[in-house]
Amino acid sequence: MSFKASELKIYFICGTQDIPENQTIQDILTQALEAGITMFQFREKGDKALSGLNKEKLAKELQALCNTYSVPFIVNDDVSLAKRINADGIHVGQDDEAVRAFSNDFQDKIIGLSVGNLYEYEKSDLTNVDYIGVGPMFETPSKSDANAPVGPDMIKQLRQKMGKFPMVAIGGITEDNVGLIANAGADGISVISAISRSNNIDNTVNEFKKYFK
Ligand code: TZP
Ligand code: MG
Repeated sequence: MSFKASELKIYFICGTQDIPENQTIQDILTQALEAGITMFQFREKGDKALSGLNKEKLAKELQALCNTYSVPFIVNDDVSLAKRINADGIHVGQDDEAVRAFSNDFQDKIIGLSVGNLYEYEKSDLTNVDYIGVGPMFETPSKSDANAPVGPDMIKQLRQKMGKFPMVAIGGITEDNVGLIANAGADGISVISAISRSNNIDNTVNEFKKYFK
C-alpha cells in the first residue's frame, strides 16, 4: 500500500475504552466513516481493554468496516495482531517495539511513530517510518499517562527540521482549536474524544474537514 500524507487529514483513533455508555464502537466508527474520516487506528488500552481472541475478533470486524470505505485500518502497538489480520499498518510509541524490529514485515504497509518533542525526533530512526504523530498538543482526556502538552508550536519546529515529512497532530484537539493545528502546518489531526464523544459525528468531522482540504 502506498501511503499518502492526505490520509492523515482526519485520523480517528478509538478502542472500546473510549466509547460512551450505551453506544458501540461499531456504530461510532460507521458514523465516522460515513462522515469522511481518512484513516482509522484501533487502540485498545487500559484495564478494561479486550485481549486475545476477543480483541482479534473486534479488530477484524472494524477492519472490514474500514475496507468498505477504503479507509486504511491501522493497529496501535500490537505488531503481532497487525500481522495476523494483515492490517494496513501499525502505529507505535517511543517505548513500544522498535520499528527496525518489525519494519521488514511491513514493507508494503503504513508505519507510524509517535514523536513528542525535538529530543525524541533526534533519537528516532525514521528510515522506515511513513508518518509521525506529534503531541500531545493540548491537555487530553483520553490518555492517563500523557506527557505535558507541547502545543502547536512543536509542529512548526518539526516542520522546519523535517520539511514535508508526513506529520499528524494529536492530543486534546477539538473543533475550537483545530485551526491552530492547521496553521502550524500539520497534514492532519488525530482525535479520539472529539469524535467518539461527539453529539453529532457528521458535523464534527465536517468541521474538521474545512481545515484540511
Ligand atoms: N497520544 C497522545 S494524546 C492521546 C494519545 C493516544 C490521546 C488523544 O485523545 P483525545 O481525546 O483526542 O485528546
Ligand atoms: Mg503505544
